[in-house]
Amino acid sequence: VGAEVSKNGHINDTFFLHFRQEEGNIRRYVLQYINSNVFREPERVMENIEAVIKHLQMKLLKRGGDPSREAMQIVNTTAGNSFYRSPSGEYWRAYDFIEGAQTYEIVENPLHFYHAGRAFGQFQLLLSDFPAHTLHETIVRFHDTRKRFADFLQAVQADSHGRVQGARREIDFLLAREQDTGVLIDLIASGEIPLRVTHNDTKFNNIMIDDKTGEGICVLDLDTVMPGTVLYDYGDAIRFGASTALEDEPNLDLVWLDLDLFAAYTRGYLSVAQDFLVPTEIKYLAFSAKLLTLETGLRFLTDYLQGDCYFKVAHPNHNLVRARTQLKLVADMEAKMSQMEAIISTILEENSREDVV
Ligand code: GN1
Ligand code: MG
Repeated sequence: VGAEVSKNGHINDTFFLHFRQEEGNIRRYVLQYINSNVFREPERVMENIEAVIKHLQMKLLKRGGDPSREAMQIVNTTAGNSFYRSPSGEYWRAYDFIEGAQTYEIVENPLHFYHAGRAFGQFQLLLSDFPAHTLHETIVRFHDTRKRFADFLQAVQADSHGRVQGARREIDFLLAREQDTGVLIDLIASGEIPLRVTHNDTKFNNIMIDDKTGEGICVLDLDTVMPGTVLYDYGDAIRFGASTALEDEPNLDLVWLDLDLFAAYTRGYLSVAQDFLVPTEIKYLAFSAKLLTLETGLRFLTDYLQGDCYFKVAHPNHNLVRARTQLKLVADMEAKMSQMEAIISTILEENSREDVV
């Protein structure tokens, strides 16, 4: 009986469909068009998602949770598939809409962000015994920041859209930070940071916040669930949620890292994750926030230089504007690095004192 287009997401197209049921109630569904330019093998994406959801539901049932609200539910096609491939090769999928909860584009209430931290921690915990080797790599080397840097250099050299000149300052800012790009990748390669099943796209708008309790009830957008490091999830969540402004705020004076929001998420996340993190993971938490912000800035700027083929844009400078907010945040995080470290230490100490009591 009705439909809306979602404004959320830079990759897939999302619609909310309203159906009137026999009893007269309105039932909502989420319909998504999968961007197969980004996800080259949608079948594999859906295989991952089906397996991940099944695992989550099994674990939630075991601990007495409500799998219909705390995990996504795929609506199968009449043929019994988790997705529909149209004759022209378009991929579509549908999920139940979770009622009584919503997503936010910006953190309006620090408690929501605390709960998001808990929810993403829980998500990692619930998937800690998922057979990681069975997951497909839906986007190859997704968070390999060194590779992202190499792609960026190529885009600068090619200058295919004549945009290098107008982005000189941003390019120089990134060139000066090449050293940072290999840090986590190298720690994973050397085995100092364990590979775990991670979400890899932990934007605050990828979590449903319960209208009544403010808790993060369900993690959305499972397209990039793959082996990775928990630092990708933590860093990306801070990058997006602890910023004072939207990702495409043109006025950079409004963009900085809010340390209270940083603390709120960190407190929520560590209340769940402190028990399973190894010391090297803890050591790089603050750095990961900066690195994931740098990486996203690299990606936005690369896409801008290449003519906006990847992220959806609303105007020609959109990716440049997005890149600028990320670089502003990186600079602010560099200035606040010791404060971020101090907040993390304080929270860790508080938690271990509570454990003793
Ligand atoms: C994309 O699809 P969406 O909007 O949740 C992107 C993320 C970026 C994010 C930046 C598959 O996420 O990696 O961090 O935009 N997803 C993919 O806002 O590339
Ligand atoms: Mg998303």
